Amino acid sequence: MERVAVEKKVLNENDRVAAELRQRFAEENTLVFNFISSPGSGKTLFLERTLEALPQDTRVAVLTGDVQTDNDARRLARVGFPVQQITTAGACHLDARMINKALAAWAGQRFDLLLIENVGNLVCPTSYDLGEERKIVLLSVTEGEDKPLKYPGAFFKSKVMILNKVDLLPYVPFDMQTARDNARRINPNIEIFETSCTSGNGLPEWNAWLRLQLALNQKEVSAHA
Ligand SMILES: Nc1nc2c(ncn2[C@@H]2O[C@H](COP(=O)(O)OP(=O)(O)O)[C@@H](O)[C@H]2O)c(=O)[nH]1
Ligand SMILES: [Mg+2]
Repeated sequence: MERVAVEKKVLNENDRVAAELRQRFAEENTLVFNFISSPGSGKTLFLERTLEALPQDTRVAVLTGDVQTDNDARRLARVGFPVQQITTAGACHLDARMINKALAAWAGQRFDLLLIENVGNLVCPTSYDLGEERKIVLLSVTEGEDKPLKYPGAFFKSKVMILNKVDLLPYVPFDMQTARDNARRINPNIEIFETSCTSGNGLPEWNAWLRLQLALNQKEVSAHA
């Protein structure tokens, strides 16, 4: 089979498993976010800060993907919620099967929120549906404001963009308005948060938004009950 045909088959199979996951997340009322960015934009630290701000009784779990090492899982586990590392052994993205397999280790547990840190990369993770409710793309101010134009897929498919490391703005030539405009050229409805995981700027707004999404997700269930 030629390469394109093989790729198509793999993606079809991924979509099938992702659809099963989405169905299961809907039945179990689990809100699922899939975080995508280049390596080093701050996904893990952003998730650490997010977990720290959640009420201790929130049923939240985290899956974190990397090509190698369980460093991120160890960082995230310190906050005290269940965390699993998915090591892809070379693959540049997580796929739906990997999520399914990891979730089997938590069989019988139900979560209100599942946060997935994808492998650091703005290209491959974009093509693989994980059954998430939304993709969230992080862009840090050290990466350049043109990245939405260079990697449109990641920004087109994400409903939220986190502009991270705003504490570094005094030291890097990065124009926030241009970055916002570029993201909105690709995806006019993208919601944007500006954050610093070191100073904490912008995190209260993000945390409030997240709590609202969780409350809305609970409400949907009671409306259907
Ligand atoms: N100055 C600054 N550094 C940050 C911020 N967020 C993350 N970092 C640092 O950026 C580096 C990469 O962060 P990490 O969370 O590992 O990124 P990941 O590869 O996307 O998971 C680490 O040294 C973090 O401490 C931020 O908002 N401001
Ligand atoms: Mg990480």
